[in-house]
This record gives sequence, structure tokens and C-alpha cells, in this order.
Amino acid sequence: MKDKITLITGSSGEIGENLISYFLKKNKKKIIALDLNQSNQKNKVFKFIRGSILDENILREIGEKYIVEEIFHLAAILSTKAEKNKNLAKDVNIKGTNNLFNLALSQFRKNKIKTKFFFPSSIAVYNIKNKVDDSETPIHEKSYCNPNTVYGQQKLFCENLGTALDQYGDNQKLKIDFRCIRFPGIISTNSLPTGGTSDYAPEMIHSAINKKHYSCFVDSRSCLPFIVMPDAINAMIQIMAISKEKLKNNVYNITSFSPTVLDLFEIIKNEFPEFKLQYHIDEMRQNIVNEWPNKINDSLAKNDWGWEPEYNLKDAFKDYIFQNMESK
Ligand code: AKB
Repeated sequence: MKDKITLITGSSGEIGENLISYFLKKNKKKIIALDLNQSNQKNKVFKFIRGSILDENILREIGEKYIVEEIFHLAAILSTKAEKNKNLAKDVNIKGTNNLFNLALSQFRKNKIKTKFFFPSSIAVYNIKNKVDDSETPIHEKSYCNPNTVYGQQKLFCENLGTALDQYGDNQKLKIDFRCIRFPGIISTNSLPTGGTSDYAPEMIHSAINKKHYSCFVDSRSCLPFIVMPDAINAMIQIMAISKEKLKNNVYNITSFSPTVLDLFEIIKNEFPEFKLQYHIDEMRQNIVNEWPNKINDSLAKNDWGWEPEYNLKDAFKDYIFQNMESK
């Protein structure tokens, strides 16, 4: 009898580690965690595999040995790193994701199941640079999907492929159950992101708490949407748990607050009066931030699967960030 498993790729990354902690506390899923990097949770999961999503032998073996009920495909090269390493980004973000789609499709053939496939997309799929109206209207899923960055293009491509495999299948026969969230920047108290462009916010917060000053790579007016990690994890759990009939779409925005760099600085300064912020603008990263929307519309997620962030800007700092980090 084959074991039914949940596969998490990118399991040693920011979201991966937090998702695994959640599962370890909440339920008894058999998790296979796959990552190039070691994990300090490796002995707590059903199986940890140190390896690459580009290694088709690893994926084939998982597909043959187990019933892969769910995949959380979190492995990715984020926006800044992707822009600097375009070939690596193409391999990981496109070829890697395609390998995971093939693994999911093989489960339909082998085990007659439609594997649930979670894909984290991003506000990087938007490009508001040529926005004609200057209204503050939050950006809806269907508009301004014309990304300039390779990361944004790759996320959009994989969203479309996943949606097509869910709706029409491969050769009309093999299907997957594709569920995707477009994440804004994520702020976590127990980890730092690497290679992203929204990284300035968590970096600034972690610096202040570690009594260091911060040199910000975007200007003081820069503004992006953010959520905190517990809300990101809850959103993933919720969208994967809801019955398929309720999901009228495959791809959803979620968001909570949209502070400028200056807003963040003022909140931090209030708590850490010694904290100093300097600016050392990185033109490439500033351009990326200028192309991304500062507010996105998440009403589809609210209506279809009951998404609601627990933390707004004030609560995020008061009840999550300062509380968790200062007590460490
Ligand atoms: C990045 O900055 O690349 C990510 C994202 C918004 O997708 N954090």
C-alpha cells in the first residue's frame, strides 16, 4: 500500500520552513520536503530530500513510490536574483515548475487522482509603469499583466500553464487541481527573504531589532503591498482546503497593508529611537518597485474562499513583529 504524501519544494526557504512548522503543529500530514539546502526540521518530516527540482530522477521516484495528493511548489528564484541570473531563473522557475506539473499529471495516470497543486505567484506579474489613469484604485487580477521582469514573466507563464492544465488538461485527459495566490511582499519575524525586491521592508525591520542601521535600496516614497507570514500561511492553508466548486478562479490576489518606506521608518523609529535609515538607491531594484502596484484588489479571494488578513499595519507591528522579535 503506497503512502499518501504532501510534497513541499523549496522547503528550506522562508515560506517552506514556516509552512512545515504549521503542519507539524496542526496535523499529521506525511510531508516530503525537497530542497537544495539543509533544513533544521529535516528529522521532523516524513522524509527530507536534499536535491533539486531539476533532477527528474528524484521527482520520478517520488511519483512512483507515493500517492502525491498535494504539492506546494515553493522553490523559486525571486525577482532581483532572477534579473541578475536569467538562465538560472529560466531553469528553476520554468523548467522546474514544468517538472512539478509533470509529476502532478503522472498521478492522474498512475493513481487516478487529481493532485492539488499550490503555486505561489506574485505582484511581479503586474506592470503599472504605463498606467494611464493616476487613480489609487487597487489593481485587479485581470489588469496590467504585462510584466517587464523575467521573474514576473515566468510567474505569469506558469500561472497560465497551471490554469490550462486544470481547465483543459494535457491531451484532454490528464488534469491537476491548480490553486494559485499572487503574494505581495511578506514580512516574517523568524526569517529573511533572499533575492527579492520587496526585501527592503523585512531587512529594515530585522536591522532595527538587531540594533543596526539600514541602508535602503529604494527611495522613501516607494510603496508596495505587504502581509505578514502568519497571514500568508493561513491563506495557503485556506485556499488548499476549500472545496473546488467554491473556487471560481485559479489565481487570486491577497493583500493587507501598503506602507511607504517612510511609513515603515516612522513606525520602527517610534519603537527604536536610535534606528537610522540611509538611502543607497539601486536603480534596477527601484525600477522594479516602480513597476509593481502599491495596492492590489483582493475581493475575489474574499468572496470565493473567505480570505481576510488577521493583521493590518498597526496590528502587524504591535502583535506580531515587535512582540515576537523583541522577546527573542
Ligand atoms: C520578490 O520581491 O521578488 C518577492 C515577490 C514580491 O514576489 N518577494
